[in-house]
Amino acid sequence: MAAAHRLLVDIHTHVYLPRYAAFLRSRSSAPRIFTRTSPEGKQEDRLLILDDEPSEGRPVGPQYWDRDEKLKFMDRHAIDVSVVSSANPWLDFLPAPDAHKLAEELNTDMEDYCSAGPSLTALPSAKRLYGFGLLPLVPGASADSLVSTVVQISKLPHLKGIIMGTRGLGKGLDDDALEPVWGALEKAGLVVFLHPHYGVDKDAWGAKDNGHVLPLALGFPFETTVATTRLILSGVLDRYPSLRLLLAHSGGALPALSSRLSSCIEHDPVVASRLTHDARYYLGRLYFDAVAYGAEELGFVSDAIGRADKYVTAGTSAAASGAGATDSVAQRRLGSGRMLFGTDHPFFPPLGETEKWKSVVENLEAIDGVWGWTEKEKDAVRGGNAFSLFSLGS
Ligand code: 5CU
Repeated sequence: MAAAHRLLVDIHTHVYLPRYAAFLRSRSSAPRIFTRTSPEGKQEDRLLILDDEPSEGRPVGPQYWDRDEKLKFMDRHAIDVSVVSSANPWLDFLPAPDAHKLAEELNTDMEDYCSAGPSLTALPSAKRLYGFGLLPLVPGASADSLVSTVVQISKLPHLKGIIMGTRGLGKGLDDDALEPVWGALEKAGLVVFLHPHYGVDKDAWGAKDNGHVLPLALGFPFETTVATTRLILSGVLDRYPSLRLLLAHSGGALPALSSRLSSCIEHDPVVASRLTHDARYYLGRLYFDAVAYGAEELGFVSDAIGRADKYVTAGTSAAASGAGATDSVAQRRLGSGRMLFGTDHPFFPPLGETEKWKSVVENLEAIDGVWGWTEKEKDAVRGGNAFSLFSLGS
């Protein structure tokens, strides 16, 4: 598996599988795909997914659903392997029985999408495409239907995890009703990719037209920050010590706020004695994509992850196994072991014609520029960590 250490793996890359795209076309309200006549008189497909998006939506095309387009994008950016996930809003808007049926159909479709794709020339035991499955996480879904879908996904060899939003069954991810789901995901060894869709209250954005900037740059990451914090506070990471959670957009503001979170917990009579460890410990239990577009931000996230072992409560089993870092550079290098390259394709296309997408180039340059990471850590973030986390090629 030595070859795997130099490969580029994109773990944050989306698709609307053809069945899902066809379903969006059949709808008359968001989320939907529709065809309109452009101001230049041409027929064009448009996508409307966000609640506060202008009604004309945005351009959409085969880059969202065609596997060959995904592979062309990968080739253009020298991406060897992609771990592809369905894009938001997944099944969130459907009644429970419909969500269950469509989830299972889309999981089979995702398996076919990956297995029918090419193998990796440098490592023929691996494919170029792997995927995340979907659970019917909607209000009214039964624990049985969710657990049975986890079991379905665990039997599909090219699906390595699931992608989920932050709403759970309508009450968020700290809902006790999700306990059987966390247990089943932990048992199946599936990675949970936690991804935003709703942002935060749009009143926060004011009256000026700033395009999608505020909901995407701030709303998405704040949503992830809140959802992950609620998960930590609910003790899920204590109860399911082998559950593997991957956070979109480098965990949003959680790394920057984790000491404040810790202090707020320590001073709160309701929560002070609830968790086994200091809040900062749990950052070392999570995985973070490296979709932050800046070297300083990646370095900071790796610092926050790498210091986690300092916050293990003495006398616990985690304390016994904590490896620990000896200094701040060692800490930063240690943290890089939980960070993974991503692109967010097909979102963030360049506004003008370019050979390579700026969003991809910036994320690669950011990895390359992190102070204190050696080539070993950079290679790991570019692909080695993904090979280990997802057991690719085995
Ligand atoms: O541009 C956007 O709206 C998005 C989105 O909806 N989902 C995503 O993953 N990235 C960007």
